[in-house]
Amino acid sequence: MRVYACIDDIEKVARSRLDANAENYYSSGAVDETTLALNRSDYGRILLRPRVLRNVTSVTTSTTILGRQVASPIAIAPAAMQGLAHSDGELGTAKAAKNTASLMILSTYSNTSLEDVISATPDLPQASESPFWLQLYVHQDRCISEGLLKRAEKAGYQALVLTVDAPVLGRRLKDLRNKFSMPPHLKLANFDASQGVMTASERNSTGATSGAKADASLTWKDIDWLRSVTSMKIVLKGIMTHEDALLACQWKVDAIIVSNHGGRQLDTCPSTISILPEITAAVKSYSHAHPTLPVPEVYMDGGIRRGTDVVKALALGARAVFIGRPMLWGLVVGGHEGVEQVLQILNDELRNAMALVGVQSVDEIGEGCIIRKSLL
Ligand code: FMN
Repeated sequence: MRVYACIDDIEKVARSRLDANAENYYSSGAVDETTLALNRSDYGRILLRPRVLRNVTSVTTSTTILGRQVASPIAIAPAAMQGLAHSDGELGTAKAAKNTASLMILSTYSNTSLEDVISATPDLPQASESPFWLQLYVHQDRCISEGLLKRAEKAGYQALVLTVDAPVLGRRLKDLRNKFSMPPHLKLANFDASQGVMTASERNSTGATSGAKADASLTWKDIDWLRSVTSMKIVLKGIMTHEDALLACQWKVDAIIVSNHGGRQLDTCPSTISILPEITAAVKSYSHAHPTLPVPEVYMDGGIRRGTDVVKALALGARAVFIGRPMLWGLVVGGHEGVEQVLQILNDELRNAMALVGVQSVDEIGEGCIIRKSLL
């Protein structure tokens, strides 16, 4: 496939290839798209400090995420309906994850079933090697979600990622104007029709993955319910305040993802990179106050398009970053090879930025690598 220089070049081609329905669904944010824009522009308010003469002949990006050794701190965020991007859909993304030894979170609302995604990688030595986590939207009928979690655990998923920022669906005006609907040749493959995840009218009038069947009554206590249903590790996706970060510590979840859903939920909330320091400080303070207790690992997503963005997120305390739209653009331009190229570009850029900042390993990336202008 064609070789691209950067993620923006891939995005341009991908967006020109999609019809308006899919292009708007993938690219848009909620309401005025203020948060969507901030997710990107706020990286420009953090500058990098190049340290010199530090022998950077061998720079390595390898790290661990929830105890699993990975080649890079860059991982794949959950995104619904990847069949809109490419006929391979999530199978393409899964193949790319496997070929690059990257971690992938599969969306509840995938067009490929969670079992089929795992069987796309049959040569993994054992289930514990699986690089897959399952993202969960809790259904109003809890039995449906319990069934999904049992299937995921059996298939070899290592963690469940509870998305907590979408009790109701953000108002994405482009989707509303387009009357976005999932094309009839696609299905939400983790469910059967009788489970009524999305009715025909919801598909056609309120935007994809309508929150209509999502359980908006969820509270912190439901973490105990999840623990009673599954022994998979629990990750909360969508933490954006220090108060909720502390609650996540108290509820002993394994990890949190600082995320505003790529600007698709609450518009005018801050960018993730601007709020990350508040979250990592809260988790650190909890850890100091409770030195014997484990604390959640902190990851982030939102607007990562450059290797330098990754350095900034790691400098502010994230252990890993997830990419949403860049993975989708890669899928559009080249199926699994496109996603692999996206990961390759970001990892090349990350290694390049690390060498120029003067660090050899991701553990060395810290506050000393950046200059922070006031972000809020
Ligand atoms: N997050 C979820 O937790 N579950 C989803 O099913 C889901 N679907 C998404 C679909 C699209 C088209 C996009 C763009 C994002 C979706 N997200 C979903 C949010 C992503 O997981 C992630 O938080 C976001 O895309 C990160 O921002 P970025 O696109 O700037 O990288």
